[in-house]
Amino acid sequence: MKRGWFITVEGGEGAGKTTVMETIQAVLREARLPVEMTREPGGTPLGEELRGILLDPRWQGMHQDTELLLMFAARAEHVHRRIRPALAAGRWVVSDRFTDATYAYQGGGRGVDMRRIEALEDWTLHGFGPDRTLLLDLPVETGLARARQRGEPDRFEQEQQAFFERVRAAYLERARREPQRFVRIDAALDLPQVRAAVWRIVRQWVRESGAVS
Ligand code: Z5A
Repeated sequence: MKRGWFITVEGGEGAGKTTVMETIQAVLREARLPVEMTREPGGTPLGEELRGILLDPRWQGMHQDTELLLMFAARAEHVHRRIRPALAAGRWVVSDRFTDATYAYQGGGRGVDMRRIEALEDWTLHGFGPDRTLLLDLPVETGLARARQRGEPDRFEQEQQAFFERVRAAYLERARREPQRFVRIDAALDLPQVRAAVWRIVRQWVRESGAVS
């Protein structure tokens, strides 16, 4: 059986990941490909419990090592229990965030040494990673203004603008280093334009995968 593709969606606050996830799912369904939508942190019953802890503003003072280890604990569960079995069964898996978010938020945002993140990535994922990644990129102020229109901020949303500027810079640096995997989308454009760009890109990936002609 042909292995499915693993696609991830990344970006800062208010980038519009929710809309983009819906569009990707629609393209894959139109191509009659079996697809699982998931997210990080989370994606499994245990991972969702860890997500609750990670986003809870009560743990504002959580040590950055604790945060990093919890992210990878949730990810290990996600990859081994859900993502790899689904791909092996021929399904496509689309995740709202994955390891690039750890490099951006814990590495860029918090300033954790990137080599420590690489060591954990090697240890838990053994070289496993996304086939393709959409990076929704937009100026931090624009994203924060959108995000503020929602309800109570979670533990990450309470950070200052400088934190999110470092997150954005880390994402862009990763995209620059892996141009064959990343596609950057201008997420400051209006929603129909973003949707159209995503539609075009994902259709191209489906063709490239050989899943449909
Ligand atoms: N995190 C981490 O630190 N390390 C890790 O390894 C991982 C995660 C995996 C939870 O993630 C937090 O975990 C996250 C990083 C951290 N930090 N935060 N915050 P999350 O993905 O669940 O949280 P989020 O980034 O806040 O995602 P979100 O709430 O789902 O935001 P979004 O999907 O990017 O945005 P949206 O809800 O689709 O859109 C926001 C609003 O803007 C909404 O009203 C839209 O209608 C509007 N919008 C969206 N696009 C547009 C356009 N193009 N024009 C106009 N208006 C728009």
